Amino acid sequence: MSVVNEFLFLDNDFKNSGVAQADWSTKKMVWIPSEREGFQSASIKEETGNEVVVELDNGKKVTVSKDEIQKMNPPKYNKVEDMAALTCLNEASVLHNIRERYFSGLIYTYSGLFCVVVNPYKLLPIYSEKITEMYKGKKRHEVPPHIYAVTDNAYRNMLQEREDQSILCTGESGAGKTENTKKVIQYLAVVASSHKGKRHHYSLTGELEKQLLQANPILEAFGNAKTIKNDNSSRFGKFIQINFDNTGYIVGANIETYLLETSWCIRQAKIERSFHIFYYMVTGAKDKMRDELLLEDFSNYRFLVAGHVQVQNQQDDEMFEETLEAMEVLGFNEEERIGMLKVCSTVLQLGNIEFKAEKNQEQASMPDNTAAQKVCHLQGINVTDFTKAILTPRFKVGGELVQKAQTKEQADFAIEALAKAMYDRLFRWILACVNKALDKTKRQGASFLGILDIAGFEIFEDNSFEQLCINYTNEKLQQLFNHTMFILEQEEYKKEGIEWNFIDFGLDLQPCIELIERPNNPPGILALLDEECWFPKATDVSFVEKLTNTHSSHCKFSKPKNLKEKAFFTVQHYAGKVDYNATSWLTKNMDPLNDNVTALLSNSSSAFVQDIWKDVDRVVGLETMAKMAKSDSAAPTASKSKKGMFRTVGQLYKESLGKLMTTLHNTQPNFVRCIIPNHEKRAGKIDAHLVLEQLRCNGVLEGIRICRQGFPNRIVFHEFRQRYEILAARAIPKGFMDGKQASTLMIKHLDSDPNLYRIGLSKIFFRTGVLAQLEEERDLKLTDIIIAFQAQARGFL
Ligand code: AD9
Ligand code: MG
Repeated sequence: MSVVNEFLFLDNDFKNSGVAQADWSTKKMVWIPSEREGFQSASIKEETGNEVVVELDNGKKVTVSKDEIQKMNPPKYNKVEDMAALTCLNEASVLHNIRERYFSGLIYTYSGLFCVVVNPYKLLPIYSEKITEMYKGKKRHEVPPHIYAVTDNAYRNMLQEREDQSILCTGESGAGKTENTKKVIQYLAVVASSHKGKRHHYSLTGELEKQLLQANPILEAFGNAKTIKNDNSSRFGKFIQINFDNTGYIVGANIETYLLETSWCIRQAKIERSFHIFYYMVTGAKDKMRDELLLEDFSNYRFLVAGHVQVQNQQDDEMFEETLEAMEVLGFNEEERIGMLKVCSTVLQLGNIEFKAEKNQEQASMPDNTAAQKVCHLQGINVTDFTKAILTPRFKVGGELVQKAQTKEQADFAIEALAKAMYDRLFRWILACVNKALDKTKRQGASFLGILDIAGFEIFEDNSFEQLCINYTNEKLQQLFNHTMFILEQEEYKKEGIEWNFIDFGLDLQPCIELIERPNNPPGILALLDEECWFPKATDVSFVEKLTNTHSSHCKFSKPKNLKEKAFFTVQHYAGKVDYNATSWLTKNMDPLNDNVTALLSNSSSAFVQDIWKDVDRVVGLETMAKMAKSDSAAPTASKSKKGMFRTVGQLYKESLGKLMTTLHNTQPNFVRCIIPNHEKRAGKIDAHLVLEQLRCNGVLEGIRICRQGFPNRIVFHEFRQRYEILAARAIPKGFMDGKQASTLMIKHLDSDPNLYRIGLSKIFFRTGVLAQLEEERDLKLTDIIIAFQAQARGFL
């Protein structure tokens, strides 16, 4: 079936855009750097030594150094669907191609193993049922670039090769990771349930797909927030694994999440919001439910810093209804739904508890306990016990329980920590329930397709522990990419019988990864941080000192210059240098919860609350230690909890990332790189420098650098002959000749440097730029022929 769609297919006269063929060869077109547009086209007028005089489009002449010039591709490559085919592989050409396609409404483009997608910031008619049908069962090169093509190929590969698949979406905030992830699931929910054959194979047909689709609104309600960059920003990473049986039906799914940023519960900037669910609930819960949840007006909640911030084109009360419906689809009963909302209401209410400093600032008091009463009512605990647990908790010191009054600062800290921990536990509990629902068939899938939606490299003004974790993840993902590329290239060369030792650039990333994750000899950043957490007198500064002492000579480690702050250190990531500010890392690495409070909650009169807090043992010992380390010189030395179950946040993260990487290494990965075109959420506008920076960080340019080491352009013999025979017509005798033989004769005739090409079994391989040269020669030849023809024609007249 053919569907004509200007947002997928190139218009016929696309070659008129950009530089026309005649101009390209006669004017010697190149790219030179431009402040505003990243790169602009220019034509070479004069070359002297290292300098070149070029003429810009407006006629102005400028002199640039030779190094600044990047070659322009022949016009036949305009708006190519796969940039790996470009003969001049450079930043300027990649940017130009993506930009030209984007301006024509073509948001998806391949770059070798990558599928690059630029956020259109408007709804495009490219996700309809018709389009889904169009992509079903098609090979990648048979259809225009699309997330559906990536998904369909992964799905078919999974079925044919019996190899698990993964689709990895990364990009900066607002780039479109979550939107594309949703498209993958939507596509599979259609394709894998309408799979040919017995439609009603399971009694569950349809229901499971529905649940899979409805899991997302729940996760988004609880895990997404409006930020400056994105109105629907995911504050957690996720890996959705969809399991299929050997006929391709979905049999179940499982979702893993990473690092929910619970700090959004307690603090937001002016135009930002906390997690969506709070706004949905406060606007949407009516009458009896509102009373039961003890809800108040937005302005009463200190934790909703800016009150009821609205999200454009979104009605919070309608979203509340939708979230409740999604919960119902996933099988949450009435009691559970109310229980979940009560936790949300409690988190808000916790923010309203106020303490006063007494006795020379040494002790906190709670003059008004209305908010605390509400918290306790909602959570089924005793208010006197709760107040004591916050104001005068008991700690174990040398085997004895000692009561210790808390300062106002400590009490405030305890409340915030509780709010965050409560929300985190709720999120994990929800996830566990969702996973239980999605595993209903209890059938072992034959193979799976996993989709990763996780933040890309983050280099902010202020980079903290969260950035280290995310950048560490991206180092690993980039390593996976480089390694995959190495394996595939190696295979291709081998298959074509070409001698070429490709370099495994994955190894380049190893030193930085080790700097972060190495357990000992010497211990890396995470291990040293853990070590410091066990020292009663350790501070963030002493941690950085230890780090500096240990790694001063490490090639990826340094201390930032001109920074007075002692708690800073710098890591040279593959995407750039990042200055980390280690302030609060010791607390961030531990679960700073007061176990007096957690003990209360795990004995709540509400079964729901008990359930949420039931594995409270996990942090016992550590939290006490943390608390004491901060407040008491007589703190106990590090000791494991009875069950030895505690973990630091860093350790837990390293473990879950390790698990993810093992899973991914056993899959065939498909890489999707999402790009944000501008920071104004505007359709049709490309900020060139912003895009270039992302292409550098997300590995697209790295992929091209790797490609350039080998022979990136490949053409099958007959195509090569067809296009370039004009240049070597005399080399080939008349009559039939095998493609390989003809190509070999042609290339010999062209007198190419043998290092510039390789002849394989079915294709001829070229170094970058060689085809541009052949194109130029072909152009000149054609021009000669046309001129000769015209002269001849004139002669006839
Ligand atoms: V974050 O790291 O979670 O803050 P994401 O997930 O990368 O980020 P998201 O998918 O949420 O970004 O996209 C941001 C917004 O861009 C969406 O809410 C849409 O309004 C818009 N968007 C993204 N992709 C598309 C698309 N393919 N079509 C239309 C899109 N709009
Ligand atoms: Mg997202």
